[in-house]
Amino acid sequence: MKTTSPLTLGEFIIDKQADFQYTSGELSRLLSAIRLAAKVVNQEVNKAGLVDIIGAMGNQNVQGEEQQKLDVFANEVFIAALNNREVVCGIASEENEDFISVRPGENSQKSKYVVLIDPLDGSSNIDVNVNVGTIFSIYRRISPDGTPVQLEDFLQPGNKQVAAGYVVYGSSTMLVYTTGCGVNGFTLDPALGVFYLSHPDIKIPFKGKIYSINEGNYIKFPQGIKDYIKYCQEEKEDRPYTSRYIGSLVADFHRNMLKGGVYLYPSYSHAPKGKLRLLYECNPMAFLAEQAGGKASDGFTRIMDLNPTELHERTPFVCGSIEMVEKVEEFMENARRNQ
Ligand code: P6P
Repeated sequence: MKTTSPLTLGEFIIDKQADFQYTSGELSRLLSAIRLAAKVVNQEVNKAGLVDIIGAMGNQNVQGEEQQKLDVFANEVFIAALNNREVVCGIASEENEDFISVRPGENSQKSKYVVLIDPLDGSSNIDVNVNVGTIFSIYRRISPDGTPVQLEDFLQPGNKQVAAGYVVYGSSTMLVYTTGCGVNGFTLDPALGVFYLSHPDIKIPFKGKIYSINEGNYIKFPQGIKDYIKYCQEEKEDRPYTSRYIGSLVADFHRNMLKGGVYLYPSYSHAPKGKLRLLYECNPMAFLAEQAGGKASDGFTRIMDLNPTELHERTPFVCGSIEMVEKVEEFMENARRNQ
């Protein structure tokens, strides 16, 4: 019986290159750089419990959060992989206050892409062996090719994204991405160091049973969110809901993508814009969700239509199955009307 081995990520990237008009192969090389970095980070995440890489370095990142060694390591790996391949002209990272202009004056400045990245999301879970992830977002620069990259190249609305994806480092490590032609998932064979196409054309179910939110913040939530949570908890035939919250966006999002569900990180009294970052967490996840037939908003407005003004700005985030996101929006609108 003839068995064909599943497509590798490298083969898939090349095959799909044809989806892009006038492509120079630059995006393919960019995605390959991310693929390489993901493998290197996976190695360290998977042995984090074995070597003394756990624990804070005593530094704090721009978010004022305790910087875990793996955070720093992952950031350096992705930046190096993108730098060395001369595939981007600029990089913005959760771990860096300002954007990085990649080797100004050299070939990189001719590259037409910029990348925004959360190198290790959910890093507070590293010490307890819960899934963590990398999230990335890719845009075409808007400043003239060959000139130093500008802040405006990064402050673009999510609807201008060229590609987006995440890596979830867990029981198995997966890379899931879109270039605007659907969403595909690849599982790493650690023995061979190869990502194989394992989840072709992912579609998020129109409705689901899982809502993911940190209910510890319940009393601080806006009324519309409180009303939605109570709606889910009512003992009624049409309320099959259950709560699942891992505390790692990539892990919660990935489960909801495959099974259906809604992830919510709303604004609350201590965080009027919520906690998640628009540019390198919410926009890429929104692009993936929409490409998989889901939806993403801030409770009122489509995430990918928000116009960013700052590199590290936050936004309230509701993302997942269309029917569930729209139910949240309904409660938010009703609460706004009744204010
Ligand atoms: P909380 C991790 O720090 C993160 O950015 C997301 O990955 C995760 O969903 C969220 O924050 C958890 O935040 O406030 O519920 O602990």
